[in-house]
Amino acid sequence: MGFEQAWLDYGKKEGYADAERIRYIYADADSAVMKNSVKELRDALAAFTGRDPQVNALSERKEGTGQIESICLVKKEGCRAEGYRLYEEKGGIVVEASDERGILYGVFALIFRMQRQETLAGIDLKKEPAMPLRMVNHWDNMDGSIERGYSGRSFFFENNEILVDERTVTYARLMASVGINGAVINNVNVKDQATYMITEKYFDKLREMSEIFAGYGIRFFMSLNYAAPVELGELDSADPLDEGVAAWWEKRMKIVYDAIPLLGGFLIKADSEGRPGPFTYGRDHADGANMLARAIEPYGGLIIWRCFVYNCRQDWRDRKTDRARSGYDNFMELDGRFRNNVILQIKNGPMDFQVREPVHPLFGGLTKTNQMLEVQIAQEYTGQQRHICYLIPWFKQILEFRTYVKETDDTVRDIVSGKTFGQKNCGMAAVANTGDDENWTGHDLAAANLYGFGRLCYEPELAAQEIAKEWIGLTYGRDQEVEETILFLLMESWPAYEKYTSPLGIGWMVNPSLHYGPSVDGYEYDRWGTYHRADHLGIGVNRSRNGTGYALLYREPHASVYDDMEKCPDELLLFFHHVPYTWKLGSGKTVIQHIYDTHFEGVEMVDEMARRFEELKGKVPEKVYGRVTGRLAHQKEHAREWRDQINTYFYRKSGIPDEKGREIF
Ligand code: GCV
Repeated sequence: MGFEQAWLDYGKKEGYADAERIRYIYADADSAVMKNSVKELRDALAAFTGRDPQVNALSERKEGTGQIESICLVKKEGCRAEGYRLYEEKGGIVVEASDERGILYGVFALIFRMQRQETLAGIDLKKEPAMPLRMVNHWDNMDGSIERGYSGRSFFFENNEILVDERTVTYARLMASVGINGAVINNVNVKDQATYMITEKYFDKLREMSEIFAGYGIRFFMSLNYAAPVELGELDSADPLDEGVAAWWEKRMKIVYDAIPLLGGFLIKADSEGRPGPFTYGRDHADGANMLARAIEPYGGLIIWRCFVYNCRQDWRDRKTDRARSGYDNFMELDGRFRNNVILQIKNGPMDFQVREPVHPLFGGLTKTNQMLEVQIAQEYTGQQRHICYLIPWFKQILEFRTYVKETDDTVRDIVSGKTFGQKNCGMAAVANTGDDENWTGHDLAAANLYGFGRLCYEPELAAQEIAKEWIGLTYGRDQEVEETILFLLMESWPAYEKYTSPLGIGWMVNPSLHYGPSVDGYEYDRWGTYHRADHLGIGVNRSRNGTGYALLYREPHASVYDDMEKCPDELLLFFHHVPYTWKLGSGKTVIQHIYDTHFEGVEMVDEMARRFEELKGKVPEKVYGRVTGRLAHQKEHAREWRDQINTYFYRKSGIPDEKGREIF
């Protein structure tokens, strides 16, 4: 067993009477989603019991004998869109929802209970998704490579062709099982052949894929090249205010939607890191997004426009320009100008998926614009799926951040759930961590981030620990020791990673372009706007009112807290301030001693994680044990490399020895 279906690898459940008693499924399989719901249930029951249940129409439903013998799928008003109820009635379990997606999600919720061998008697629950859009973004290229992909090659593309096969179906099942309802299949950096995805050349396969996705309630999206009319050789401009350009897009969208009617819309990276956009023509992002939004409005399509826009040609000597400000500075003044089918997709922080960043100030800034939160489970800067880094605790903190945009219902979670401003076009997207590796995510434990992300969008009130336990139970079964150990590893992993890598919110310090492994000055004299500004006296970027002023982009009380080095939370101190190495943190330690202590602690945490995992020999599948121990051995060694480089660098810069006299080079 190598987890070829990740957490959907069901096995026989000897002696699990609740599943064994179920002999009938009653449902009207009158659509693709309903057919798939029935199939999922039937296949799961067959796997659990070794026996096929009988499937009948709902009209044939009989009163049971008192014991649970059947499962009924009933469409009935009562739950909000995509929500479901599970309850026991007349000797059966009822999965009830007002729409098909709700039925499908209810079916998976029920299967998952059986997979964990929980008792079904007396079940009675109602679940409704918090976020309307729960999306994954794949950065897959048409040549089969994946930008920032750490689990093999793409399973959507190979040699500039589109792949539709069994894995497409398993993928859709996996996503649906955790409530994902949208997927963008190609990289936001749309170049070369990918520009042609909106042409006839690829329509057949794309339609086929969109239909498979739809059968699992997933809306199919693509990334779009803003300069397509020019790059396809049809126009010499992509000026959004040029009527000829708008007309080109209207015509093209009609052709695209005629061929792929299930297309949900497009994700767009414009004027960022070399990608084209409206700036070329002296226009702004509202002009660009609205032009495209108008063109796809007749088909109910969405334009998801990314706010990751900054000057990537900065002079490192320049201390005024601040990359952290750029998203806010570019988009805040456009608030209220976007059409209703435009959503701004905002990265969780103002920089780029670091292990720690403040929450992006556009959350709480924007009040009249649809918003989506973008996170990254691909772990580009958090260990690239070679280190364990369970990110759900971090995402929870981001979601629970109060923006103070209103007196109540003002957290990031409220905003992206549509609670704050009553929006429907909002939600959360994750840059995906999947590839064609047997276990989907390279590191076996990285699947917890994929599972966890979906669960978090649907039920953000769940604790990170609860989500982890669910995933462990589904993947590894009911062994108590296995659960405790893997839970320990997952819950330690993000804090450990933060400790042994870049300190106190400063971020980066990684090898340029690869973004893996320590290189303290890797980006210090470069053009990317990512500096630590360390000298012999101190470290950190002054983003206070007498620095770049970034701290003041937040609403009160955040602005005053971040602006003041005495009040700024320790974990973000160096993001907001340049301080001496001898600066006393809230914890009572000096900055330099904190750096030394956390780096030694981080390594000890990884050692303990690896030691605990070794105890699972024989308790988890051998293949998995081998893969995970191999990666943990690398993580141990690599954490030491981080520790020693960071400690040595700052010891040499500051000349201040470690109070505890540990080995620093
Ligand atoms: C897809 C970072 C990554 C890039 C990525 C970019 C983005 O800069 O390193 O690989 O490009 O973010 O989010 O657009």
